[in-house]
Amino acid sequence: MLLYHDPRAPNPRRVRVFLAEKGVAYDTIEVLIADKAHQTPEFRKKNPIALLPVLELADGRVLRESMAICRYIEETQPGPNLFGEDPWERAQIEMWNRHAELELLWPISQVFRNTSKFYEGRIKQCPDFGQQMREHVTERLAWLEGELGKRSFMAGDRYTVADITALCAIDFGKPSQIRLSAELHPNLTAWYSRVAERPSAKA
Ligand SMILES: N[C@@H](CCC(=O)N[C@@H](CS)C(=O)NCC(=O)O)C(=O)O
Repeated sequence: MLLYHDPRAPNPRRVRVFLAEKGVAYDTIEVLIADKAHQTPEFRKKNPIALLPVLELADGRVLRESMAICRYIEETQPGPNLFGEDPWERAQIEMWNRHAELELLWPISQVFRNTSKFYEGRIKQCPDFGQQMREHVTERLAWLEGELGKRSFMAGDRYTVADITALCAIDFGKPSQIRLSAELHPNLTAWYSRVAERPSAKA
């Protein structure tokens, strides 16, 4: 398997962490967003909408979308289970993974896209929208702080794909100065330590 990725981008990292948890071997090709390598005609043959990650199988078939890739890996390499063992757990993990995507990763990415120097001249930035998303994240972190007082991990009492999404989201807050605070977010800070100290977090 071949993963097209950018080492600094959060969605490819979700897949790398997932693969590390599964202990699956794979090769990588770096496609650097900073160099616009994802916008070349060659890369667009893999993904016409120029987004990372992309997974290419040994027979040349190509998969896009981080969660589609992770689900494929979950089915081809079932252990350790990261998407749920029974209908209720699968639904809980889906729910919390969607929360982590839609309430953390997406708005945090929008803060970066709309307020960073990196995207200046690359996209039409809307700083007001970036600011609105920053406030949204602040509010959602306060909500998740209460949730993480009830259990050890995002979706329950064990590590799942929802933790991978939330970890990659929080870490991608760094360039936009979105950080957990030990005073405001003691439960989230403890959760973060639990997930960040896993070897897979280095992926
Ligand atoms: N929903 C997609 C999102 C993919 C995505 O937005 N990838 C970002 C990197 S994290 C990207 O390729 N951005 C290219 C750009 O900003 O031009 C997934 O989960 O794979």
